[in-house]
Amino acid sequence: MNRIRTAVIGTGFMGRVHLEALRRVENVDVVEIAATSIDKARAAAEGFNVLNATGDWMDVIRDPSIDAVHIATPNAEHFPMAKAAFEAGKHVLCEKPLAMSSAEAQALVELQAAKGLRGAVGHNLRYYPMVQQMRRMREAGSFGDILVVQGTYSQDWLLYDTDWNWRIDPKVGGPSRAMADIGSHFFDMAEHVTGLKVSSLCSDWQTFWPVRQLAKGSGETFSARPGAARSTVGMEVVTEDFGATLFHMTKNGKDQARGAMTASQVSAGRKNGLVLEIYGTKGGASWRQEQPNELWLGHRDAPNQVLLKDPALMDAKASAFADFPGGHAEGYPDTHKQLFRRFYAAIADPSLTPDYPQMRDGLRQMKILDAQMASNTARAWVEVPE
Ligand code: NAI
Ligand code: SOE
Repeated sequence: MNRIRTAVIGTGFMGRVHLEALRRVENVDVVEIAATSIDKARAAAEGFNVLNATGDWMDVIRDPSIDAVHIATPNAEHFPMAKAAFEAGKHVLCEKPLAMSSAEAQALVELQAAKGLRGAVGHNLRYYPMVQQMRRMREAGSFGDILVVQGTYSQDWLLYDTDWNWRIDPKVGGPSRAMADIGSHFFDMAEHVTGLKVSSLCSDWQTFWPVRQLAKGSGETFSARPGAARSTVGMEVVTEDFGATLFHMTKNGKDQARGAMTASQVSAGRKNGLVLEIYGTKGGASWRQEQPNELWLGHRDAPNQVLLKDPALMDAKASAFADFPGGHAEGYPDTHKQLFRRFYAAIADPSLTPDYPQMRDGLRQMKILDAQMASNTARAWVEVPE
């Protein structure tokens, strides 16, 4: 087997998740880690037994022996890093949101196509086994024609005005926060599972804390500790804490379903409360990230059911996403492994049709996000382009 040489840029929450998941992919060697300082990069490289470390991500780009790059840095860095990697002939796996704007995302889609390289975006959450089960049951017609799509992605880690993270700063995180950061996972999953496209929407956003207290020190994702005393400085906030979106969905351009979703980073008690519910003419299904190994099935004329993840009992195509027998839970880290495995299989075999969220899926989310921003500003319904 030809082994693929890859590098990871960023050693925060996601950098470490990528490094762990990459160890579970058979045909890949991580050969370099890039961080903001050589000391940080060396510490991660020692921990993950990676030979090379650098404090300058351009070292990765300049190394012709590196085939692929994982970009696990804050959003503003995605575009320059992905662009440089494609230009240097490297395959790219970039975290979501793909870029800071649709124009940047479009440029990446075009560059990838021109270079004939593989490109993936980190919408890993669609690869929970029971999300795939819902998708395959929908394809088999178990729910009939989908009428209603609803759900949320709710968190509480930015509830207090003393909570801070780079996602709050539009120069680093982009013009949207809750919707770009977590609402994008909901819409990616909703389109992937239903096979429908969001065609128009009406969105209403709220910034509950127009000023937040920035702690002098760390602001790493999910790093706040209750009650920790911190010295702070007041910072103006323009990105949204909460958004609610009504939407229409089409099938092959024909109007079909209605939907409603919320994205919140201020919902006390909800940690990563992603919920997707679909209801059709024959039945419904509901899945929750916080209980990912269960899929609720709703019936009008029979008792409802809860399916437990068990590859032996699942749809055959969905069970390809479940690597452990029934009773052994699979969770968040496994979704990354499933995505990476498919990405590297496609790099190893250029004849394979990509079977993972691609750059164009990242662009799709940017277009849905643009429409939501425009709708919230205009206080009106907005069309979402294809
Ligand atoms: P984080 O703040 O925990 O880590 C970001 C890391 O990037 C930090 O260690 C920082 O020092 C490093 N970094 C910044 N600029 C850099 C540069 N020029 N060179 C090298 N390293 C640099 O942030 P987190 O949560 O890891 O998020 C990173 C990205 O991953 C974001 O785009 C986020 O949206 C995405 N994400 C995706 C998730 C998923 O489930 N798909 C989950 C969490 C984050
Ligand atoms: C923070 O809101 C975050 O880490 C997001 O950036 C991820 O995409 C989500 O999966 C978990 O929460």
